[in-house]
Formats: sequence, C-alpha cells, structure tokens
Amino acid sequence: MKTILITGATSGIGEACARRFAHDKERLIITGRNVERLISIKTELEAMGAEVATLCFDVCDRNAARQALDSLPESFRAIDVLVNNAGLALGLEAEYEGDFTDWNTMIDTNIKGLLTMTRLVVPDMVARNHGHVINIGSVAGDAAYAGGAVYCATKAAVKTLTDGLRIDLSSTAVRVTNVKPGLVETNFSNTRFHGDTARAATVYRGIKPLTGADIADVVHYAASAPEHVQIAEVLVLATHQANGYTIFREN
Ligand code: 8X3
Repeated sequence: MKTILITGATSGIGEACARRFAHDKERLIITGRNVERLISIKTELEAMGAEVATLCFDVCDRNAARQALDSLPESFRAIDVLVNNAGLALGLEAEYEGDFTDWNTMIDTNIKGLLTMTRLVVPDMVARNHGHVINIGSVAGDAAYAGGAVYCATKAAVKTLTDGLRIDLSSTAVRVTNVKPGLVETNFSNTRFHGDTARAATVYRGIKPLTGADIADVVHYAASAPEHVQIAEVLVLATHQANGYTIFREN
C-alpha cells in the first residue's frame, strides 16, 4: 500500500487523483483549504476502501504546511508519492494590465507553494531512498498565450523546478514527473474569471475537453510504472487542441 499526498484535493484534477488512487485502496493524505469538502471527500474515499487523512491548510502558508505535516498520524508519515497539484489561474488580462493581487496569488500558490511542499516532503524520501514527486504543470508552461503570461510563467517555472529536482535526485531512487494538461473542464476557468460562469463556459465551447479523471489516469500510470521507469514529462491535450493557443472548435 502506497501513502500518497495530494495538494488541492478538494476539486478538479486533485480530487480526481484522490479518487483514482482510492480505487487501489491506497493510503491517502488529501489537503486543501475547504475543511467541509475535505471531510466529505474523505468519507467517500474511505467507502471505496482507502485509508484517508485530511490536512486543512493553504500551501502559500509555509508554517501552516509544516505544522500540518507534523500533525500526521505515524502511519501516514512515510510519504511515497507527493502530487503537487494545488494551483490556479487568475485573470486573462494583458501583461501590462494585470492585477497585482492575482499575480501574487498565482506565484505564491503555483511556484512557492509547490516548492514548500517539495522542500518539506522530499528529504524523508531521500532518507528512505524511495519516493515520487508528481508535479501538475501545464501546456501553458510550454509557451505564453494571450492574456496568460503570468500563469504561463508559473507553469514554465514548474517545468524548470521539476527538471531541477530530477537532476538533484538523480543519484537516488526518487522519481520526478511533470504532467502537463491542456484544456481540462474543472473549476479552473470559473476560478480564472472570478466566478463568471458564462465566460468560463466559452473556454470549452466547440471542443470536448479533458476531464480531471483523464489526467488522474496519467498521474496514476506514472506512479504505478516499475521502479526503474521514470515518466519524466507528459503533455496531455484534448484531441482538437494542438498547443496552448491552437484549438479547433466546432461551431
Ligand atoms: C491549464 C491549461 O491551456 O487552459 O493549465 O492554460 S490552459
């Protein structure tokens, strides 16, 4: 049985990953900021046969992250897989017109939050010479698209941080993976547009997008590959999406 910590597990790709691993009856640590969602998802995952611990904290708060990890019961402490999923996009303004608060939240969550969790969890993996870090990057990290510069930059940073970690861990058996989704229909666009659901719906107009479960399958595959196989990077796109800005839509 593997112990798997998933950040941002209360919705979208993170929640789908938790469900995918629960099918295998793994030991799950699900984290997020919404305690009610954490508890209700824990109940569902336990009904599927998984062992579940919840940690309610914001990855942007380094002290809270440390305290949360320190509070884990003994049986959940040896983390085998860290899924750094917590992240978000805010706004779609031109770079010269963007919102300072949105920028800070994206940078603090997508880059610094991921780094915090990596810094707190990976030393124990190194000590045990066993473990796997799976970062949720994005096609957005491959190239900038209109209005997405800061979000794209954070995901480019995820790519660089993933590659750097893989280099720094190459003498160990700890594996490092970057899964880069394209269009996935979750709360992502709703969050990006600050709750404007009509605008969020236009993102998926005329194209069948990916689901959180599609990405969870890829994460699960990477985590389940034989120990000598390191899935370094996977770009996962909807069939009618070619890159971050080329999308064929049916009218
Ligand atoms: C999400 C993918 O293309 O909407 O990271 O930015 S995209």
